[in-house]
Amino acid sequence: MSDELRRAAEVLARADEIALACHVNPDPDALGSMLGLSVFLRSRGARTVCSFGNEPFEAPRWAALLPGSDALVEPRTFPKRPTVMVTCDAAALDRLGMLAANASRAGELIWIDHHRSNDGLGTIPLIDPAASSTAELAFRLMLAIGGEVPSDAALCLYAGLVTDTGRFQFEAVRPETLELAAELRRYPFDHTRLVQGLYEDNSSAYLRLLGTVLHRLSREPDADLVWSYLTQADLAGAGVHATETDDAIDVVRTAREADVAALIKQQRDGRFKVSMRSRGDHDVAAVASRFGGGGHRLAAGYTSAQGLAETVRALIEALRDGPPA
Ligand SMILES: [Mn+2]
Repeated sequence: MSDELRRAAEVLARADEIALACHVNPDPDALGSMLGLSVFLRSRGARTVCSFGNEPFEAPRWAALLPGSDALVEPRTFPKRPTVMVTCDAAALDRLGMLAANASRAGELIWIDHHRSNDGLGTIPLIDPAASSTAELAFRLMLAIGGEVPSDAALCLYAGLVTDTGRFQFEAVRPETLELAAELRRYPFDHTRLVQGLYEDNSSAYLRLLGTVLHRLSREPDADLVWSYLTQADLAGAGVHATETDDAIDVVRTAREADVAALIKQQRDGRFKVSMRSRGDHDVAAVASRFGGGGHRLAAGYTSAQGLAETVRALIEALRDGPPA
């Protein structure tokens, strides 16, 4: 057990009140790790609050699948100076959005993350880039604290594990990852319903919008890239919320003609967010960091300061110039 893990376990084992946060626009790993830890800590008698720094504060649709969401509070009612605070899956302080200030004022700040670009935050950094998911680290922490893990907590962690490993297909999947999956499957939650809710819950309006994304697919053979885009006007016209399009990149990436897939989505503020996936020949985290973003070697992203055409041109250039991983 690492020294950080032991210290984090000691702090959480004796804390009466714990404030937990995860990154803005949470994915199931962020929300699942946070709610799973909250359920576990409450089962030991602690009081917890959970939040993420989005305004307006809207939980994604699939969040209803995760137990423990009664701990969720709006970021503005989150403790201003928490004695003990835990963050889940945030690669940088600004990923906490409006809760970054609360984290800066926390007495003890346990920072749980697995992003390679994270070089150590918090008073107790629990950061392991080799971990498949933050859920994996959260489970390690529960084992270090000891006691029974409630089934509801296991479900939350399983949601994070399944999604952050791409249903166990990404390169970060190690024997230990599958052992953890086996361990979590011993609990009596309905994993089929959970995964249906995570992966097979599209609206017809979204599927038609996905048709637009696929229709626009472009190939840039020089840059080993396929890409497409979505604007705010596309979303408004289709009546689709931006969070519904989170998995569209997973369809674009199946194009066999290129190593790198990118989906460029216009944000509410008009800027373009670039999500990239690599099949293995390119380090897209290195590409993203050239534009102020980050992520993992095979999955990374950034927000462009330029318009769509310039964003695409700069991306093509970066991929052409950059040495393959
Ligand atoms: Mn994660």
